[in-house]
Amino acid sequence: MKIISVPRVNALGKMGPEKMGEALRTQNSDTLTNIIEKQVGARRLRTQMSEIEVDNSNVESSEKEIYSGAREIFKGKDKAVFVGGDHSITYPILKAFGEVNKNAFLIVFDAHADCDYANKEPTHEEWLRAVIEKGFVRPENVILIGVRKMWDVEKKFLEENGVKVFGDIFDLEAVADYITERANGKDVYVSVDVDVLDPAFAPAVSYPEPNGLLSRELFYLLRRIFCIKSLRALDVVEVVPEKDEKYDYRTVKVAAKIVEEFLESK
Ligand SMILES: [Mn+2]
Repeated sequence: MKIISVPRVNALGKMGPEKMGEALRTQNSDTLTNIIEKQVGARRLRTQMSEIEVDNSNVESSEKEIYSGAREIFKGKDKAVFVGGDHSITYPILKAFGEVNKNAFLIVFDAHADCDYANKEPTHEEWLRAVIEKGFVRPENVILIGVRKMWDVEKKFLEENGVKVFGDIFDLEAVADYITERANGKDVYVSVDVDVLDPAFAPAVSYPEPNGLLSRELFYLLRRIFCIKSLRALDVVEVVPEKDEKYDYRTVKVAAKIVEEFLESK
């Protein structure tokens, strides 16, 4: 099991999520240590986390660094968890994942569709479109959960490509059954943008959207997904620790718990 911090941001100048790995690793306040180690029990986030070093002033080189770092890890066949960073990190990671795993299956939790027209080095707003257009993952092997803000161009793209989208979820168990059935036997990658949660549970994000998943709902779905035998990797992105201090690090805590549950999965 590998734990890797990827402190990259490609969000048109919007910084903040690059501090998450450092917050988990150094835990430079008693409050943070208390939360991560005593409350969540996630001690290994400090002791076992490595880092892919990136230069956030250079989107091209940072993308390459992440791609080659991730490729090494996937070739080793270890399960891996990547701590963002913003959602742009998922693009180079999935490029590597799709090359190593020919039957990749992607499950994304996000309030947003992240399918705007793609830049050459995709940002946090269009990485998913680029992943599908480049064929890193086949569109029928992508499931998007918790989306509640979508531009028309994104809706059209997802429909045309036949990507399964769950916006409002009324029957949690049925959704979990659907996902596990579809994903079973494929090489599963899970990407969690913490803004999928309602801002009550994850307030410290760049673009909070009302009416999100309850923390209990997210953890139910994740626990079901984490039971899939062919689960390979997870990323957790878009936490802004500096914004979280006034919320007693509620967002950091929920993200650390997601990572810890993945690490516990067999
Ligand atoms: Mn996102």
